[in-house]
Amino acid sequence: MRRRDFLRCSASAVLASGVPSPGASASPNIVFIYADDLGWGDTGCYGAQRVRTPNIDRLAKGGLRFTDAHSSAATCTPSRYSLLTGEYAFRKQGARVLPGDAPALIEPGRVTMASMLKSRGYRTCAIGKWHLGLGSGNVDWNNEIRPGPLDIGFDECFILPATGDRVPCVYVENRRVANLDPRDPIKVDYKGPLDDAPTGKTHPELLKLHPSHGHDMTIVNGISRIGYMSGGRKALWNDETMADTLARRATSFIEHNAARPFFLYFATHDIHVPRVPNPRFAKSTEMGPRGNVIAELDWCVGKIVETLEKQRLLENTLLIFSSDNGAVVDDGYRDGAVEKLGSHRPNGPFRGGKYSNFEGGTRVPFVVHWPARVKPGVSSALVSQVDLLRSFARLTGAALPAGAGPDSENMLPALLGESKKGRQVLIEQAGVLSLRDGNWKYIPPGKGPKVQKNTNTELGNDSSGQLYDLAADPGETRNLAAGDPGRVERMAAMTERIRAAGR
Ligand code: NG6
Ligand code: CA
Repeated sequence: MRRRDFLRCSASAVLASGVPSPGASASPNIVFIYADDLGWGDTGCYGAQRVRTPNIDRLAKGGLRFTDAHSSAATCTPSRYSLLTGEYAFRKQGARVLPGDAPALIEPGRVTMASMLKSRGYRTCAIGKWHLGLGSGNVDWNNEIRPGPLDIGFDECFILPATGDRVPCVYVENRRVANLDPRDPIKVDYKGPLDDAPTGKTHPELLKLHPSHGHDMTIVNGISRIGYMSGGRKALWNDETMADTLARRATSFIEHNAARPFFLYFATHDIHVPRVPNPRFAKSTEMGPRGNVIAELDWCVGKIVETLEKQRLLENTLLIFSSDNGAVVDDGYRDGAVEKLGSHRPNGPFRGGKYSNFEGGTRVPFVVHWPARVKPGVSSALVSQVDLLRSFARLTGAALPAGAGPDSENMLPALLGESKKGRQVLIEQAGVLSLRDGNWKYIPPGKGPKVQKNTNTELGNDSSGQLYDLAADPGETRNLAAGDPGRVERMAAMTERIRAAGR
């Protein structure tokens, strides 16, 4: 169907349902901007003062800003898995932080946000961090790489296979490593060195950015990474221009598809480690690289918005800005983040952060911007990224087959600001599965340290259960479990029911 016809059908559907703006389409473009490791408190619209984020703030001002929105987990791979499949990642074996040579986690043929929107006529594209595995084991980086994004509903992709701090440090465009010289083949190994090339461990004097923990293996661009690689020299990325490269790819996708509905999954590398902003952001903040990559991220958001505006698409684009887990300060490189943090609170008023059972693990920034349909405001509805699959299906009129998106709930009324009501219950996955029931939060007993040694994150582990009333105590400081055993028992039982039931 051409865009004209889409607009015609959708306009009548919209009028019939009495939605405010007759310009709102039932097939709006959908742009999901997925920042990495950006905390609840890291942007101006969520209270940050030591970094300016005018572009993100502008989205928040013209859209709906959520205060209780969640990634499905406190780390990347499980959150991304849930976002795309609508299934809690704890149900999926192996859905944990993956090495760069891991096989594809989402099996081809499975309904994903991309395949669902593609079935509704959308052109679909993934740009940026993937971290959901590629190939079917022992991937040969010098050949066609499959399965990958193109086998689960994306028409095109330009991705980092895993993370910025994991090899291979190359971009994959559709099914091939971009700019690969076949005379210099790539090898990747996570078990040991492939040759006697210097590593971060053997030759720290070669590094421009030193690890604080881990990250002492193959050196690429003066930065040692996780894992070993050799060859592929022409294809290696440059950290300083990564944000520019990804933003350019994203804006070009928008420009090329302006005449039809499209879905852009734009997963930035910012603000994950290694934090290496373009030199033009070197003085953006006084917080060093961690602050400056927030400025760089904001610039990327600005580029997307500017392109949508130029194409006259902003009005009818449903743009969501969010993050894959909470913030972390020292995540493995000595980049001055801890020393220069000052009064900045990356996770806002919430305890913990990336990796943690506390709210800081999964409570993330979340802004919905769609001028034609969404009125500006603030929402305290409890929503999760796992809900986007079913909500987008409802929006675009796609029928999800039985079994697809088993944990995804239709939150469209809350997402569009038509209802204040979000989810009643939600699983937050970190070391254990915590449960939200309205404003109550239950963290079951868990093993493991209270504070993660290297990152200095409060993990929220305790040998007995914890119960918090987030309405009165958003910072999870008063454990009410001992005084309310009935509620603890009910919430523990509900967690087990959800775990066992598949929904
Ligand atoms: C950890 C890495 C950390 C980061 C994280 C994944 C070490 C010591 N730490 O294992 O730097 O890469 O994995 O982050 O290697 S995530 O955002 O992709 O989940
Ligand atoms: Ca992350």
